[in-house]
Amino acid sequence: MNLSLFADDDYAPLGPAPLAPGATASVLLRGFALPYLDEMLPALDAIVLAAPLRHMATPGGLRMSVAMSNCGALGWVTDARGYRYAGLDPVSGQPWPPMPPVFLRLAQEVALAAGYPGFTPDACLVNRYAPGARMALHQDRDECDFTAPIVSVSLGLPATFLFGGAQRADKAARIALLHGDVVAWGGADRLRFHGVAPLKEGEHALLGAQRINLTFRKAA
Ligand code: MD6
Ligand code: FE
Repeated sequence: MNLSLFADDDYAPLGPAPLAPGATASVLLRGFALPYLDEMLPALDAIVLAAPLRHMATPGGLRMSVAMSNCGALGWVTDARGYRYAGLDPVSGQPWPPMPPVFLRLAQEVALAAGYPGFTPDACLVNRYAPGARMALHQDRDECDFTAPIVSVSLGLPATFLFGGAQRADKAARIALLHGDVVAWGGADRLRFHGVAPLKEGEHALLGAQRINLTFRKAA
């Protein structure tokens, strides 16, 4: 008889937990961002004031349902010319707002806790999902250095994160991401397909009828 309280692989106590079975280089940190939010939310307001959220177009000409902005030295953009990182906001012609120190601190604390010391993100993509918005399965492969992890912070309404495998057709795990949850992945999982299911209607006490996702990357 097995008397261990912790024998079940699916049991997720406090602290880092694998994002999905077999995804050993991916970590879910429930609520890790919560202590940072008093400082982060005003900084986020200032970012989207300077670089407003906008619906970009895919290279194929489709309007994305997720509205996006960036902060940091580089920002992720998409248009008819393709997906890439750019130092200037194409809407304003100005540099993206700098990455607030509290954003950098959170990303680095997460990376350390997830087993990726020395993470120095130069880009933070801000994604806003209104109810119905979704992100199709994709790989993050516009960065120069796949040895650096990606750190992803979820705020506001809950979402169902889809975490697949190395092939688009691989079955994806479904993980609920709640306000303050953080995901980090890299290493062998860095190029896994992933996405977000259509956001359900709802009202979040702090953020209203939306989900905000921040992803920190080392783009250059
Ligand atoms: C999102 N996230 O959660 C979309 N990519 O809104 C991503 O596409 C993503 O969360 C790479 C690493 C973490 C992510
Ligand atoms: Fe992604």
